[in-house]
Amino acid sequence: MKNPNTPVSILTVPFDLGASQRGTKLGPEAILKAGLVNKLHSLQMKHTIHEVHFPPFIEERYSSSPRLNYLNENIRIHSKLADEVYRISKNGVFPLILGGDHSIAIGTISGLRKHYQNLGIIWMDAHSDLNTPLTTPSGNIHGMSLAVNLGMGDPKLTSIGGLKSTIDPKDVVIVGARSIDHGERELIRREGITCFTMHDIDKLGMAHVMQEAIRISSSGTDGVHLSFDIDSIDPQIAPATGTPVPGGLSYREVHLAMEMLYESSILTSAEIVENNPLFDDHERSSELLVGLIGSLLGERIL
Ligand code: NNH
Ligand code: MN
Ligand code: MN
Ligand code: MN
Repeated sequence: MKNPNTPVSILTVPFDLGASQRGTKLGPEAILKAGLVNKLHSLQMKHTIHEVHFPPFIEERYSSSPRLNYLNENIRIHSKLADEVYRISKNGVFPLILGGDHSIAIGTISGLRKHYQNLGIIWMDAHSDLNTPLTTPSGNIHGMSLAVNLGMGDPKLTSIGGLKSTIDPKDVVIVGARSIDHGERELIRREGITCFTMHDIDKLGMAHVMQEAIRISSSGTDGVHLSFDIDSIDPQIAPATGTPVPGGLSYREVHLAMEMLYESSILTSAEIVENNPLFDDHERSSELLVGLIGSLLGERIL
């Protein structure tokens, strides 16, 4: 964050209808239970916690289509989240959003785009979430959320927040990818999105990759958002995911990323998504996430 005295507004979003696996709606509560509030106290950060609340869904009336699962439920949640994120950013408060599955990035980033003219994005994920209804292998909207923010996909999703502007693909950096679908690969090349795969991280080292991610996302932008999918981390140390992909970030690589983001002072918002306590081993993934949020907000080893 730009100024370490900035207050933090935590928004919990218990929503899991953007993915096939149920359970990420339990994610925010697990992170709170694992000690997030104590962490914020120890860092002496002013904070508030607020749940983005939705009327309960009636399962028999779920909207389903093979290409856009639960489209109406997604629209409802993301529109409300966009309003809340916009309000927080406008007030000079740092929004920290706890998901929920990664579809919520549609709401978060739509809200941020109302406040920032040119938003940069660092997308840490095993996947690139750049599918569209034409390329999706699953119909799951969490696999489309970055594409939607680039203006690609169903107009009912790309119009959330009521903005004409989209994110400039040149201001987007993906970090940690190791599972990219065919259509996503084409889109990355066509749009010129910077994507540091695990292969790049192995070769260049995490410090260099993060330096580049920070430089690219912050050049010519007036805000930078971190969208952090837990599955960017190796599933051996963060098992709480419904979509594990082997060969992910190590404990130190992911902490280093958070520490460097703090030192860079470029971040204006962050979201932590896809934590699924149903797949956790006791609370170890949620505890890891609390530690990572600590590093992101300024906790130092020495
Ligand atoms: N690419 C796949 C899809 O679109 C999987 C996406 N799953 C994720 N993304 N967890 O981060 O369905
Ligand atoms: Mn994701
Ligand atoms: Mn993912
Ligand atoms: Mn730029």
